[in-house]
Amino acid sequence: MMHPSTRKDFISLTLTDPNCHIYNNAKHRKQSYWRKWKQLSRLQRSLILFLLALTLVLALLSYSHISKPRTDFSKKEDWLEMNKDELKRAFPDLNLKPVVSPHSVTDPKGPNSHIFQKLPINKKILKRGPPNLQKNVNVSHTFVMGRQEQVQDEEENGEKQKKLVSWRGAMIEADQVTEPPPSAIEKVAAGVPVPAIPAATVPTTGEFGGLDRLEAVRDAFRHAWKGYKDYAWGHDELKPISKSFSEWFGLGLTLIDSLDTMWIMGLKEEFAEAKQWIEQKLSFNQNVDVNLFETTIRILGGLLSTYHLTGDQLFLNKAKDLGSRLMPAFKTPSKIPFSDVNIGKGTAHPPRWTTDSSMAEVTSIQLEFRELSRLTQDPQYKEAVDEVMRQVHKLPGKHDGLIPMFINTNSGQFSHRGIYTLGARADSYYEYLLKQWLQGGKTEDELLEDYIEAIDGVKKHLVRQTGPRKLTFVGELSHNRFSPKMDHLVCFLPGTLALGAHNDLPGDHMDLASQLMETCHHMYKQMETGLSPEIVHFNLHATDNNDINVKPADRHNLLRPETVESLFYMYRFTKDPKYREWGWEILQSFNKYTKVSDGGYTSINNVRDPENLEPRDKMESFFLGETLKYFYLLFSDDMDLLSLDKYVFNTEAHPLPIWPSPPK
Ligand code: DMJ
Repeated sequence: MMHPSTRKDFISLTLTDPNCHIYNNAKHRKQSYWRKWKQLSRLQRSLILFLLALTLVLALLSYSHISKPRTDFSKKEDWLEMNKDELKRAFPDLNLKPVVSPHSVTDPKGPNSHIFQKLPINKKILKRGPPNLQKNVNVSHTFVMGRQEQVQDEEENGEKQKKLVSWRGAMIEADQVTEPPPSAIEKVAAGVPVPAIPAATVPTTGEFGGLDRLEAVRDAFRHAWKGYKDYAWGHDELKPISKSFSEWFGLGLTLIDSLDTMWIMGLKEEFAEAKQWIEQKLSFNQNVDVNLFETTIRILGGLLSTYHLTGDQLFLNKAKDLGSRLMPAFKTPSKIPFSDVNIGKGTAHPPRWTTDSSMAEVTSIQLEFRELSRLTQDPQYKEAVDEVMRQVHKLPGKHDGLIPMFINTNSGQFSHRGIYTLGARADSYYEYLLKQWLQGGKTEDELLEDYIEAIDGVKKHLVRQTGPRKLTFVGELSHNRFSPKMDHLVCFLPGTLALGAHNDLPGDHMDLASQLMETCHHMYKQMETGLSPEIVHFNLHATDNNDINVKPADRHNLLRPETVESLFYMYRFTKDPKYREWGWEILQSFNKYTKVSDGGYTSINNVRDPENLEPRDKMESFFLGETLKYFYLLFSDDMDLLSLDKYVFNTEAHPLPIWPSPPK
């Protein structure tokens, strides 16, 4: 039992002169502290002083870190914010507090500060242009509202919405670093109306202005290129509405992603100008963090394929330089690469909130690194990426060949198991199993085994049919519960299945390919604009007429290629003209709803309302690198143009040769 007299403060008070003022008591205390300090040994005193100094230095350091303007506003932080719901699903235990600190959002000096200006919610802007674009349009949330307002707006709508959902497209939205001319945001903030997409310049039905379809694709490319050249030359991406640009890595992403498309289309002048920029301006010796996967598929892949098409050593030299700068990513305890590399400093790191990498990212860089080794006779690239595949092949935790979405770079084990998808974060793992096997001359049996097993797993766990029209689709499995959700990204699968069937894999792969192709076509056809949304939910019940439902947050279209890609494969292998017709309809819809009159094409936020498209003011590099290339190949009668028996296309549509002799 505690006795009051043992309390120190009680004792000290009773021993004090009752007439004495409380300050005197404090003075006594100070004196006694001083006495105690003097009684300490010199060593003890030095130790205490050292600890105090250390604390002070640490406090100062952390203060300056917090208050420093964020010059590297992390894409991944923004990605986390944007994909909060998806992440919650993937990591049920994760505490998803906003990572973006108020400092970084509001700091007026930060390079991205314009993105986060506080603007009124649901701000309306009077748009000009053709009838479908003349309405008062809700300005795209992506470039008008700051993050906090966005959340508020979405909650007001009573919808649990994703933040721009998309994985490899939209995540980069908030990282835009726009320089003059003024962006849409700046104009909106200044009260200047931002023009909507001005009139589309092509007919919407029937013949394409008397031109044949190949010429129509070339026209589309020239138009996209014009916008890039006029307003974004040498930068990563065009912002066609605000006639400006955005940077992701600062490496001329669109220009490099487009090189082989121009070569294939015979656009010589455009190609020559781009080559000159690469010769004179492109340097990888930059202190910049790049995403290993995106840089590999878009830039390394683009340089390697252009080298093959042209035979020009410039492109191989650049590819070598970049490849060697990406290698630090593989220096992890498990040899499973980190997601990010600083190509100037030679350092690599995972995202800030985790030591995981996504499965698609670590298993879809192999075609490019293996080819780099073959061309340079330097085995280090191939060894690094083959090691990843070896580990994944042996790894416990697959579900009948289906893989979880993440892998830990320390332990080399799958993490956050329980969700199986053919969409974001897993998609190109399946694609590259087959394509590596083809690239290596069909000699690497483990790759084929994993591919066949995975497709069996897809059929067993993920394939279903809709109630109304019996459309076949690939859903997702989340902790043993089936979800009828399908990303547009999954529309790569019909093409990959057809490629496998063409190479003597089971015939029912081709049946599934045809059925899924039909479904991907419906994802366009059933929308009011004729353009697919980013994500759909299929209806399993026969009672309803609708096969496809689209949530408000999933209505965007980023000019993605996957359906056109699959149409190209399906046409090459079957020659069924319906695939060309379907592709032609899609091209016309792109021209009608996403073409910007002064140059470029823009992603849109709303494929369900032709009167209210909500342009996102962004042309993704893959629109030129992939989408337009696959349109061109779909409409070309020259079956030897990049024969599928001689080339494998990487996941960014850059063709790489099938090796003449098996790997050693
Ligand atoms: C491209 O970068 C690649 O096709 C990737 O595999 C998926 N995402 C985009 C296109 O949608």
